[in-house]
Amino acid sequence: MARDWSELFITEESDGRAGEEQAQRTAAPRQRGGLFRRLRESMAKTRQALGSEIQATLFGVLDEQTWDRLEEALIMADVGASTTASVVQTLEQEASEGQLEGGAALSERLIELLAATATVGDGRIDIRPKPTVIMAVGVNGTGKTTTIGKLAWHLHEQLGHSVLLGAADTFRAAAAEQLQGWAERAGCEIVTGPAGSDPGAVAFDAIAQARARGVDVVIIDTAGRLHTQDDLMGELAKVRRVIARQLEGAPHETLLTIDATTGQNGLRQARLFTQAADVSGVVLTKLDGTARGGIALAIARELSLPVKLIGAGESVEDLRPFDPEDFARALIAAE
Ligand SMILES: Nc1nc2c(ncn2[C@@H]2O[C@H](COP(=O)(O)OP(=O)(O)OP(=O)(O)O)[C@@H](O)[C@H]2O)c(=O)[nH]1
Ligand SMILES: [Mg+2]
Repeated sequence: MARDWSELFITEESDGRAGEEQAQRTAAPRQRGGLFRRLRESMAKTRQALGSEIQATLFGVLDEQTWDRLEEALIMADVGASTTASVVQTLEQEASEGQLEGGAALSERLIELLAATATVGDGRIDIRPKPTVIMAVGVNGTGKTTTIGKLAWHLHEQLGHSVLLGAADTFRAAAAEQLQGWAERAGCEIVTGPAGSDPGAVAFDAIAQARARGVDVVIIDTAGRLHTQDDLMGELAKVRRVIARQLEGAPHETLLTIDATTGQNGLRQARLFTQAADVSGVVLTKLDGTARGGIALAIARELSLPVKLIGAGESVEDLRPFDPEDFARALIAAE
Protein backbone atom coordinates (compact mmCIF):
# COMPACT_ATOMS: atom_id res chain seq x y z
CA MET A 1 0.00 0.00 0.00
CA ALA A 2 1.09 3.58 -0.57
CA ARG A 3 2.56 5.40 2.38
CA ASP A 4 3.17 8.67 0.59
CA TRP A 5 2.27 10.47 -2.63
CA SER A 6 5.16 9.24 -4.73
CA GLU A 7 4.23 5.66 -3.87
CA LEU A 8 0.54 6.16 -4.63
CA PHE A 9 0.94 6.70 -8.36
CA ILE A 10 2.19 4.08 -10.78
CA THR A 11 4.15 5.95 -13.45
CA GLU A 12 6.48 4.87 -16.27
CA GLU A 13 9.41 5.64 -13.94
CA SER A 14 8.08 3.87 -10.85
CA ASP A 15 6.94 0.77 -12.77
CA GLY A 16 8.79 -2.30 -11.56
CA ARG A 17 11.04 -0.39 -9.23
CA ALA A 18 9.70 -1.70 -5.97
CA GLY A 19 13.19 -2.07 -4.55
CA GLU A 20 14.01 1.54 -5.13
CA GLU A 21 10.75 2.62 -3.56
CA GLN A 22 11.64 0.62 -0.51
CA ALA A 23 14.92 2.52 -0.37
CA GLN A 24 13.05 5.82 -0.62
CA ARG A 25 10.87 4.81 2.30
CA THR A 26 13.80 4.50 4.58
CA ALA A 27 15.52 7.53 3.04
CA ALA A 28 12.99 10.07 4.24
CA PRO A 29 12.14 9.09 7.80
CA ARG A 30 11.89 12.68 9.02
CA GLN A 31 9.22 13.62 6.53
CA ARG A 32 7.35 10.38 7.19
CA GLY A 33 7.54 10.99 10.92
CA GLY A 34 5.89 14.37 10.36
CA LEU A 35 3.09 12.91 8.22
CA PHE A 36 2.43 10.20 10.76
CA ARG A 37 2.25 12.70 13.60
CA ARG A 38 -0.20 14.77 11.59
CA LEU A 39 -2.34 11.68 10.95
CA ARG A 40 -2.40 10.86 14.66
CA GLU A 41 -3.39 14.40 15.54
CA SER A 42 -6.17 14.61 12.98
CA MET A 43 -7.54 11.27 14.17
CA ALA A 44 -7.61 12.47 17.78
CA LYS A 45 -11.33 11.89 18.26
CA THR A 46 -11.17 8.22 17.31
CA ARG A 47 -7.86 7.76 19.12
CA GLN A 48 -9.22 9.09 22.38
CA ALA A 49 -12.34 6.93 22.21
CA LEU A 50 -10.49 3.76 21.26
CA GLY A 51 -7.12 4.32 22.93
CA SER A 52 -8.28 4.35 26.54
CA GLU A 53 -10.20 1.11 26.03
CA ILE A 54 -7.21 -0.54 24.39
CA GLN A 55 -5.02 0.53 27.30
CA ALA A 56 -7.56 -0.70 29.83
CA THR A 57 -8.08 -4.07 28.16
CA LEU A 58 -4.89 -5.26 26.48
CA PHE A 59 -2.57 -3.90 29.17
CA GLY A 60 -4.55 -5.40 32.07
CA VAL A 61 -5.43 -8.92 33.17
CA LEU A 62 -6.60 -11.03 30.25
CA ASP A 63 -9.92 -12.71 30.88
CA GLU A 64 -13.18 -13.20 29.04
CA GLN A 65 -14.19 -9.61 29.68
CA THR A 66 -11.06 -8.37 27.95
CA TRP A 67 -12.20 -9.66 24.60
CA ASP A 68 -15.78 -8.46 25.01
CA ARG A 69 -14.59 -4.97 25.90
CA LEU A 70 -12.13 -4.91 23.03
CA GLU A 71 -14.86 -5.99 20.62
CA GLU A 72 -17.17 -3.34 21.95
CA ALA A 73 -14.53 -0.61 21.61
CA LEU A 74 -13.75 -1.55 18.01
CA ILE A 75 -17.42 -1.68 17.07
CA MET A 76 -17.97 1.72 18.71
CA ALA A 77 -15.17 3.05 16.48
CA ASP A 78 -17.11 1.65 13.48
CA VAL A 79 -14.59 -1.03 12.62
CA GLY A 80 -17.57 -3.20 11.67
CA ALA A 81 -19.00 -6.30 13.34
CA SER A 82 -17.60 -8.97 11.04
CA THR A 83 -14.12 -7.43 10.83
CA THR A 84 -14.04 -6.98 14.60
CA ALA A 85 -15.20 -10.52 15.30
CA SER A 86 -12.59 -12.13 13.09
CA VAL A 87 -9.72 -9.96 14.34
CA VAL A 88 -10.53 -10.35 18.04
CA GLN A 89 -11.06 -14.09 17.66
CA THR A 90 -7.59 -14.50 16.17
CA LEU A 91 -6.04 -12.33 18.86
CA GLU A 92 -7.74 -14.27 21.64
CA GLN A 93 -6.70 -17.57 20.10
CA GLU A 94 -3.06 -16.53 19.81
CA ALA A 95 -3.03 -15.10 23.34
CA SER A 96 -4.49 -18.32 24.77
CA GLU A 97 -1.79 -20.31 23.01
CA GLY A 98 0.79 -18.17 24.74
CA GLN A 99 2.10 -16.63 21.51
CA LEU A 100 1.52 -13.09 22.72
CA GLU A 101 2.65 -11.82 26.08
CA GLY A 102 2.00 -8.36 27.43
CA GLY A 103 0.04 -5.34 26.27
CA ALA A 104 2.64 -4.13 23.79
CA ALA A 105 2.78 -7.46 21.94
CA LEU A 106 -1.00 -7.70 21.90
CA SER A 107 -1.53 -4.21 20.55
CA GLU A 108 1.20 -4.70 17.90
CA ARG A 109 -0.56 -7.88 16.75
CA LEU A 110 -3.93 -6.09 16.77
CA ILE A 111 -2.49 -3.41 14.48
CA GLU A 112 -1.14 -6.10 12.16
CA LEU A 113 -4.46 -8.00 12.01
CA LEU A 114 -6.52 -4.86 11.38
CA ALA A 115 -4.12 -3.71 8.68
CA ALA A 116 -4.33 -7.08 6.95
CA THR A 117 -8.13 -7.03 6.80
CA ALA A 118 -8.07 -3.45 5.49
CA THR A 119 -5.84 -4.30 2.55
CA VAL A 120 -7.35 -4.93 -0.90
CA GLY A 121 -4.92 -5.00 -3.80
CA ASP A 122 -2.09 -2.49 -3.71
CA GLY A 123 -4.36 0.56 -3.41
CA ARG A 124 -2.30 2.50 -5.98
CA ILE A 125 -3.43 4.65 -8.91
CA ASP A 126 -1.99 3.86 -12.32
CA ILE A 127 -1.33 7.07 -14.23
CA ARG A 128 0.56 5.50 -17.14
CA PRO A 129 -2.31 5.83 -19.68
CA LYS A 130 -1.98 9.15 -21.56
CA PRO A 131 -4.14 10.84 -20.52
CA THR A 132 -5.32 9.04 -17.39
CA VAL A 133 -8.96 9.84 -16.67
CA ILE A 134 -10.06 9.91 -13.03
CA MET A 135 -13.71 10.42 -12.21
CA ALA A 136 -15.03 11.49 -8.79
CA VAL A 137 -18.50 10.33 -7.72
CA GLY A 138 -20.48 10.37 -4.50
CA VAL A 139 -23.34 11.70 -2.42
CA ASN A 140 -23.83 15.49 -2.05
CA GLY A 141 -21.31 17.22 0.16
CA THR A 142 -19.08 14.20 0.77
CA GLY A 143 -16.00 16.07 -0.50
CA LYS A 144 -15.65 15.29 -4.22
CA THR A 145 -14.65 18.76 -5.39
CA THR A 146 -12.32 19.40 -2.46
CA THR A 147 -10.64 16.02 -2.97
CA ILE A 148 -10.17 16.73 -6.68
CA GLY A 149 -8.56 20.07 -5.85
CA LYS A 150 -6.16 18.54 -3.35
CA LEU A 151 -5.37 15.63 -5.67
CA ALA A 152 -4.64 18.03 -8.54
CA TRP A 153 -2.40 20.07 -6.26
CA HIS A 154 -0.32 17.04 -5.28
CA LEU A 155 -0.13 15.72 -8.85
CA HIS A 156 0.88 19.04 -10.33
CA GLU A 157 2.61 21.10 -7.64
CA GLN A 158 4.42 18.25 -5.94
CA LEU A 159 4.94 15.61 -8.58
CA GLY A 160 5.09 17.74 -11.73
CA HIS A 161 2.36 16.03 -13.78
CA SER A 162 0.13 18.16 -15.99
CA VAL A 163 -3.51 18.08 -14.90
CA LEU A 164 -6.78 19.24 -16.46
CA LEU A 165 -10.01 19.44 -14.47
CA GLY A 166 -13.40 18.80 -16.07
CA ALA A 167 -16.31 20.56 -14.35
CA ALA A 168 -19.02 18.02 -15.19
CA ASP A 169 -21.05 19.11 -12.16
CA THR A 170 -23.27 21.39 -14.23
CA PHE A 171 -26.14 20.99 -11.77
CA ARG A 172 -25.18 23.87 -9.47
CA ALA A 173 -23.92 27.12 -10.95
CA ALA A 174 -21.46 27.55 -8.05
CA ALA A 175 -19.88 24.13 -8.64
CA ALA A 176 -17.74 25.21 -11.61
CA GLU A 177 -16.64 28.31 -9.70
CA GLN A 178 -15.53 26.19 -6.75
CA LEU A 179 -13.54 23.92 -9.06
CA GLN A 180 -12.09 26.98 -10.83
CA GLY A 181 -10.71 28.14 -7.48
CA TRP A 182 -8.97 24.81 -7.04
CA ALA A 183 -7.61 24.88 -10.61
CA GLU A 184 -5.96 28.20 -9.80
CA ARG A 185 -4.52 26.96 -6.52
CA ALA A 186 -3.21 23.78 -8.14
CA GLY A 187 -1.93 25.65 -11.22
CA CYS A 188 -3.82 23.49 -13.68
CA GLU A 189 -6.26 23.93 -16.55
CA ILE A 190 -10.03 23.56 -16.37
CA VAL A 191 -12.83 22.89 -18.86
CA THR A 192 -16.31 24.05 -17.88
CA GLY A 193 -19.74 24.07 -19.56
CA PRO A 194 -22.80 26.27 -19.14
CA ALA A 195 -24.88 25.66 -16.00
CA GLY A 196 -27.54 23.06 -16.67
CA SER A 197 -25.73 21.67 -19.72
CA ASP A 198 -25.11 17.97 -20.34
CA PRO A 199 -22.43 16.69 -17.91
CA GLY A 200 -21.37 14.04 -20.43
CA ALA A 201 -20.62 16.74 -23.00
CA VAL A 202 -18.33 18.58 -20.55
CA ALA A 203 -16.48 15.37 -19.71
CA PHE A 204 -16.14 14.54 -23.41
CA ASP A 205 -14.79 18.00 -24.16
CA ALA A 206 -12.35 17.93 -21.23
CA ILE A 207 -10.82 14.67 -22.41
CA ALA A 208 -10.68 15.86 -26.04
CA GLN A 209 -8.78 18.97 -24.94
CA ALA A 210 -6.46 16.96 -22.70
CA ARG A 211 -5.63 14.65 -25.62
CA ALA A 212 -5.01 17.57 -27.95
CA ARG A 213 -2.66 19.26 -25.45
CA GLY A 214 -0.90 16.11 -24.24
CA VAL A 215 -2.06 16.50 -20.63
CA ASP A 216 -1.11 13.67 -18.24
CA VAL A 217 -4.17 13.41 -15.98
CA VAL A 218 -7.79 14.53 -16.41
CA ILE A 219 -9.99 14.64 -13.31
CA ILE A 220 -13.74 14.83 -13.84
CA ASP A 221 -15.95 16.32 -11.12
CA THR A 222 -19.58 15.17 -11.03
CA ALA A 223 -22.65 16.47 -9.25
CA GLY A 224 -23.48 14.99 -5.87
CA ARG A 225 -26.43 12.61 -5.92
CA LEU A 226 -28.20 10.26 -3.58
CA HIS A 227 -27.55 6.58 -4.14
CA THR A 228 -31.33 6.11 -4.04
CA GLN A 229 -32.05 8.43 -7.00
CA ASP A 230 -32.26 5.95 -9.84
CA ASP A 231 -32.44 8.54 -12.62
CA LEU A 232 -29.33 10.35 -11.38
CA MET A 233 -27.46 7.09 -10.92
CA GLY A 234 -28.39 6.27 -14.53
CA GLU A 235 -26.94 9.62 -15.59
CA LEU A 236 -23.63 8.65 -13.99
CA ALA A 237 -23.54 5.46 -16.06
CA LYS A 238 -24.24 7.58 -19.15
CA VAL A 239 -21.37 9.97 -18.41
CA ARG A 240 -19.10 6.94 -18.15
CA ARG A 241 -20.21 5.69 -21.55
CA VAL A 242 -19.58 9.09 -23.12
CA ILE A 243 -16.09 9.16 -21.58
CA ALA A 244 -15.34 5.69 -22.93
CA ARG A 245 -16.45 6.81 -26.40
CA GLN A 246 -13.91 9.63 -26.33
CA LEU A 247 -11.09 7.47 -24.97
CA GLU A 248 -11.08 3.70 -24.92
CA GLY A 249 -10.42 2.28 -21.46
CA ALA A 250 -11.46 5.51 -19.72
CA PRO A 251 -12.34 6.34 -17.01
CA HIS A 252 -9.30 4.50 -15.70
CA GLU A 253 -10.13 5.25 -12.10
CA THR A 254 -13.47 5.99 -10.47
CA LEU A 255 -13.13 7.30 -6.95
CA LEU A 256 -16.13 7.24 -4.63
CA THR A 257 -15.97 9.80 -1.83
CA ILE A 258 -17.55 8.71 1.45
CA ASP A 259 -18.01 11.05 4.42
CA ALA A 260 -16.67 9.14 7.43
CA THR A 261 -19.07 10.92 9.77
CA THR A 262 -22.00 9.14 8.09
CA GLY A 263 -20.73 5.80 9.40
CA GLN A 264 -22.44 2.62 8.28
CA ASN A 265 -24.78 4.61 6.01
CA GLY A 266 -21.68 5.41 3.94
CA LEU A 267 -21.30 1.70 3.29
CA ARG A 268 -24.87 1.47 2.01
CA GLN A 269 -24.20 4.39 -0.35
CA ALA A 270 -21.08 2.69 -1.56
CA ARG A 271 -22.84 -0.54 -2.51
CA LEU A 272 -25.26 1.25 -4.83
CA PHE A 273 -22.62 3.53 -6.35
CA THR A 274 -20.44 0.53 -7.03
CA GLN A 275 -23.24 -1.06 -9.03
CA ALA A 276 -23.94 2.07 -11.09
CA ALA A 277 -20.49 3.49 -11.60
CA ASP A 278 -17.97 0.66 -11.43
CA VAL A 279 -16.07 2.26 -8.55
CA SER A 280 -12.37 1.36 -8.34
CA GLY A 281 -11.48 2.96 -5.04
CA VAL A 282 -12.75 4.92 -2.08
CA VAL A 283 -11.77 8.33 -0.75
CA LEU A 284 -12.80 8.51 2.89
CA THR A 285 -13.19 12.15 3.96
CA LYS A 286 -13.78 14.08 7.20
CA LEU A 287 -12.00 11.56 9.41
CA ASP A 288 -11.05 14.52 11.60
CA GLY A 289 -14.71 15.08 12.48
CA THR A 290 -15.58 11.68 13.88
CA ALA A 291 -14.76 9.35 16.77
CA ARG A 292 -15.69 6.47 14.48
CA GLY A 293 -12.75 6.59 12.08
CA GLY A 294 -12.35 2.83 12.38
CA ILE A 295 -14.66 2.62 9.37
CA ALA A 296 -11.58 3.07 7.17
CA LEU A 297 -10.49 -0.37 8.34
CA ALA A 298 -13.87 -1.98 7.61
CA ILE A 299 -14.50 -0.70 4.08
CA ALA A 300 -12.08 -3.01 2.33
CA ARG A 301 -13.57 -6.13 3.90
CA GLU A 302 -17.19 -5.03 3.64
CA LEU A 303 -17.03 -3.74 0.06
CA SER A 304 -14.00 -5.51 -1.43
CA LEU A 305 -12.84 -2.05 -2.48
CA PRO A 306 -9.54 -0.41 -1.54
CA VAL A 307 -9.54 2.87 0.32
CA LYS A 308 -7.02 4.82 -1.77
CA LEU A 309 -7.08 8.22 -0.10
CA ILE A 310 -8.18 9.64 3.22
CA GLY A 311 -9.11 13.21 4.09
CA ALA A 312 -8.66 14.35 7.65
CA GLY A 313 -8.99 18.11 7.39
CA GLU A 314 -9.56 20.91 4.94
CA SER A 315 -6.03 21.83 3.85
CA VAL A 316 -4.19 20.22 0.92
CA GLU A 317 -1.87 18.47 3.35
CA ASP A 318 -4.83 16.74 4.96
CA LEU A 319 -5.53 14.52 1.97
CA ARG A 320 -3.15 11.58 1.93
CA PRO A 321 -2.73 8.08 0.55
CA PHE A 322 -4.22 5.42 2.82
CA ASP A 323 -1.81 2.96 4.33
CA PRO A 324 -3.73 0.46 6.51
CA GLU A 325 -0.80 -0.20 8.81
CA ASP A 326 0.03 3.46 9.41
CA PHE A 327 -3.63 4.08 9.96
CA ALA A 328 -4.20 1.25 12.44
CA ARG A 329 -1.03 2.25 14.27
CA ALA A 330 -2.14 5.88 14.46
CA LEU A 331 -5.36 4.74 16.11
CA ILE A 332 -4.09 2.10 18.47
CA ALA A 333 -0.43 2.41 19.38
CA ALA A 334 0.39 4.03 22.71
CA GLU A 335 2.33 7.32 22.60
N1 LIG B 1 -13.16 18.69 8.13
C1 LIG B 1 -13.11 18.26 6.87
N2 LIG B 1 -13.86 18.85 5.93
C2 LIG B 1 -13.79 18.38 4.67
C3 LIG B 1 -12.97 17.29 4.30
N3 LIG B 1 -13.14 17.07 2.97
C4 LIG B 1 -14.04 17.98 2.53
N4 LIG B 1 -14.45 18.78 3.54
C5 LIG B 1 -15.42 19.89 3.51
O1 LIG B 1 -16.70 19.38 3.16
C6 LIG B 1 -17.44 20.38 2.46
C7 LIG B 1 -18.02 19.79 1.16
O2 LIG B 1 -16.95 19.50 0.28
P1 LIG B 1 -17.12 19.50 -1.31
O3 LIG B 1 -15.80 19.12 -1.86
O4 LIG B 1 -17.73 20.74 -1.79
O5 LIG B 1 -18.15 18.29 -1.47
P2 LIG B 1 -18.81 17.75 -2.81
O6 LIG B 1 -18.92 16.27 -2.67
O7 LIG B 1 -18.09 18.24 -4.00
O8 LIG B 1 -20.26 18.41 -2.71
P3 LIG B 1 -21.38 18.53 -3.89
O9 LIG B 1 -20.67 18.94 -5.12
O10 LIG B 1 -22.32 19.56 -3.37
O11 LIG B 1 -22.01 17.17 -3.98
C8 LIG B 1 -16.48 21.53 2.21
O12 LIG B 1 -16.72 22.53 3.17
C9 LIG B 1 -15.10 20.90 2.44
O13 LIG B 1 -14.15 21.84 2.87
C10 LIG B 1 -12.18 16.66 5.33
O14 LIG B 1 -11.45 15.70 5.14
N5 LIG B 1 -12.30 17.20 6.59
MG1 LIG C 1 -18.77 19.29 -5.64
